Amino acid sequence: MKTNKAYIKLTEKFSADNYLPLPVVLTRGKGVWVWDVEGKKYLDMLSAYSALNQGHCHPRIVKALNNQAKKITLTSRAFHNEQMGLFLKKLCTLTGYEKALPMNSGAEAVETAIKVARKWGYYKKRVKKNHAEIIVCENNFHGRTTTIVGFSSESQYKNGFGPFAPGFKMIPYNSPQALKRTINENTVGFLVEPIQGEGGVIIPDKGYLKECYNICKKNKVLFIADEIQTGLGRAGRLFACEYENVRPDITIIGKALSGGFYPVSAILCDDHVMDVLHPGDHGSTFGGNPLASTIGIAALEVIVKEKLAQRAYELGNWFMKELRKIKSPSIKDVRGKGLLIGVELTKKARKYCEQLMKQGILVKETHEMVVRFAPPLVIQKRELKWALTRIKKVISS
Ligand code: IF1
Repeated sequence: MKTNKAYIKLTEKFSADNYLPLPVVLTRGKGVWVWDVEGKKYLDMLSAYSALNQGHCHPRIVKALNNQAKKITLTSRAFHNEQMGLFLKKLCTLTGYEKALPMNSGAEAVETAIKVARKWGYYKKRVKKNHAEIIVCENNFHGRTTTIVGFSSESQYKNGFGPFAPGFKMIPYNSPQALKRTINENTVGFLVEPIQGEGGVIIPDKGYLKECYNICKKNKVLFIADEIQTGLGRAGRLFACEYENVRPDITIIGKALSGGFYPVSAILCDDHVMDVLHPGDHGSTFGGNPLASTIGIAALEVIVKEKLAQRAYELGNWFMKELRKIKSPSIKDVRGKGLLIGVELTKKARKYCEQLMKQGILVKETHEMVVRFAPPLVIQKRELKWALTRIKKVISS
């Protein structure tokens, strides 16, 4: 069994039919490059939706993982482990928050933020029991749990999965007025992506986040930023909210927090928010385990030492400028921040992704008409140039 086809056939026999991957079976990755089972090499321009900001198999993280895996991997939170404190200290020092709560998947961290915001609402804002409301945005993507898909505006994410949890109100993205109108005495939080990733790399107007933050402050509402995709360097800053000098009451991170090794997520906030949680209120078997913690420490070290945010900023600006130079009737828009870039096409993007794959570039469409370019942040300019030649060829053909 050696061909991509054979592995795909095997997988399809036993796997649920909940994805439609490009027909390539990857077996190895190093930095920005990956290889399929037939030995063909590709440039990874998806980076597992930003989980691989540090690139595939970063040696520093491999080393941390190997060392820790030999020592102890899991203690559960019933006991302390020596790595978690070190990890959380590193995380808080780097981000300027007083507290961090580690979880695993991004969706779990979003759920954690929802729980903390609600409890904060009942205990600190004195919202009437079971009346807490969280405001979310149209076109959002925050994960796949039943609570989270319940406040999605995408029918496919919800259809067949109800009934859903109450307590969420939806407003248009990019409208501070709508936020102002919708806030009432029961509102405990406003949950927002600084850039909507899955939504098609949608960048709100300048000042939007700041204005929403100020509205939240005025009304005693927690401003909760989902930086799972945009954070940790991807958008050209450590957090995308930094572009507007917004420091959210709760910041949610995941993906690149482990550099793609392992699901590691967290919420960040100050003590006056986190202190609503008491022993037994929340938890997770794997959250904060020593293996995850050492991986997290190494992943953060790489982000800082290799100046990934700055690289994303500079290379992203350059790459976007080059993409805008491509003259083609198929391109409707090129937008992005840092190395989170969307190219909106006039035709369905899937065919382009398939063509790019043939040229040795792996990308994935989002929202049918948008190709998202989000390579590992360790990418070199010459590698982006290599990609540009092929992108030009595919888009012009
Ligand atoms: C899939 C999308 C991206 C996220 C934001 C929370 C989560 C995500 C802003 C949940 C996750 C992932 C999920 C993954 C594909 C990917 C994705 F296309 F589906 F929407 F990135 F754009 N908040 N996004 O982007 O984190 O629980 O998955 O760790 O296939 O569902 P998770």
